[in-house]
Amino acid sequence: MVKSRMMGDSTYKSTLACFIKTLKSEGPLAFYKVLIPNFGWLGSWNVIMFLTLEQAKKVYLFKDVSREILLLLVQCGDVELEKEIDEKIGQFIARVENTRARKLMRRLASSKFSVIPLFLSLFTDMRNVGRMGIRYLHNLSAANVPIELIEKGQKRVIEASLTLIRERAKLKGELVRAVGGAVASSSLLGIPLGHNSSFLQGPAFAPPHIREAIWCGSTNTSTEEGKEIDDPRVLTDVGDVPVQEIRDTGVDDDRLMNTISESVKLVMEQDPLRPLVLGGDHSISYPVVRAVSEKLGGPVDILHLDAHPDIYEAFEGNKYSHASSFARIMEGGYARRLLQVGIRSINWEGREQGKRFGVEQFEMRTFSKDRHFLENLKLGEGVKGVYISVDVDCLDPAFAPGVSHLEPGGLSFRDVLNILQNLRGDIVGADVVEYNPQRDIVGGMTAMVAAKLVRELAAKMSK
Ligand SMILES: [Mn+2]
Repeated sequence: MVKSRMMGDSTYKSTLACFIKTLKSEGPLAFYKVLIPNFGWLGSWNVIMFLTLEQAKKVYLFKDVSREILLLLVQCGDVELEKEIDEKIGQFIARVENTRARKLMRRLASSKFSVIPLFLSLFTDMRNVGRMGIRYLHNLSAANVPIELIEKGQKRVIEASLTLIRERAKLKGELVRAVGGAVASSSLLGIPLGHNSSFLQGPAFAPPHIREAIWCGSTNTSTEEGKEIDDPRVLTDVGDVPVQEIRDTGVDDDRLMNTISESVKLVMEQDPLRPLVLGGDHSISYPVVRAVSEKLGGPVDILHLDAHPDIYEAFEGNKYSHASSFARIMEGGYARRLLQVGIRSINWEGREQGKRFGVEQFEMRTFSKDRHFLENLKLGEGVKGVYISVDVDCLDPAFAPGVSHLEPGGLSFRDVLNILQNLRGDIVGADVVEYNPQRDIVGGMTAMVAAKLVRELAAKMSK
């Protein structure tokens, strides 16, 4: 009865054209309201459409992450389902904090039509509402297919994904052990996940770009202190967790996060490999740190470089948001100390949550005073080691424009290297997150920045 589809960038244009044609040929259009001012390649439209449920028969879901455009169309015709949707809309409205969206939703809810909004974004205020709607629709469409059928398929896909990580990690572990002499060795694990971002989803495409830049022939394989990244005792690679493929089977974020954690543990099982994770948005740090801490059997100290504290209790109703990962980490007890460095976009909640969890927040406005301390850190003693999480936006946009959240007044690249290179501690895991290739307009410049962070982290971790 209900059908949902997701479209990638390449098929988007033709699918939408076909879709509009179908609607026209299917008789009277059920649109309550249609606004078509600005929309990407069609010549910049903003579109909001509303459809009465009486005339609705199917669900179509289109998504173009590269342009942050969401299109959501529900057709149904089932009275029970309509009721359920009305109820969900009610709950939905309650959660929407955006005034403009709330006003609009209220007006709709009080109208005589039972309506589901269709959002084509670029219309910033509606984007979050569209996302929530899409999440709901995912659940809704899944509910109409035999549950066993879906679950069996999901299990097979997750198992296959884990098998590939397991076998690659095993091979790389064997290789490093055969070469001999390594106590700790970094191994790349890509997590191409972008849907928990509150703004742009480009970080989902980051890992291959970072890898390309790591091995770019424009520079040699030596790290600054003289380790060679083509030495497997310094750096190996176990590939990516196939995040989009797993999500495509309808797996929810609880299971996706568990799969990420399991993947990290598979890397750690292969002594002396240690996970060096390529994000992805910052939501991935939660399942990664959780895995590291669980596998090692205790909390770690975390050095977190970021413009943002990412410690909201939940953001836009999403507990897995990239703005909430450190709230999950702290409440889970996976970290003893959390040092946040580079902070310059923080509100009252960020500070309150910081106090609540005993976070050591080092804001940019006092960096010149804190510099000496931060460039001489000693962490991880008495716990299981140190985890380093680098959000590329810790850097000033002058150094790294290819990020979703451009926040002036940040660290220089050398500031970051000084902090990392002088850090004393046993690095048990690390991530580099939030590089957004879709914002990297200066010839892959930020990819090189992310890659150098990875290279220097690899040098730091391996011994
Ligand atoms: Mn950030």
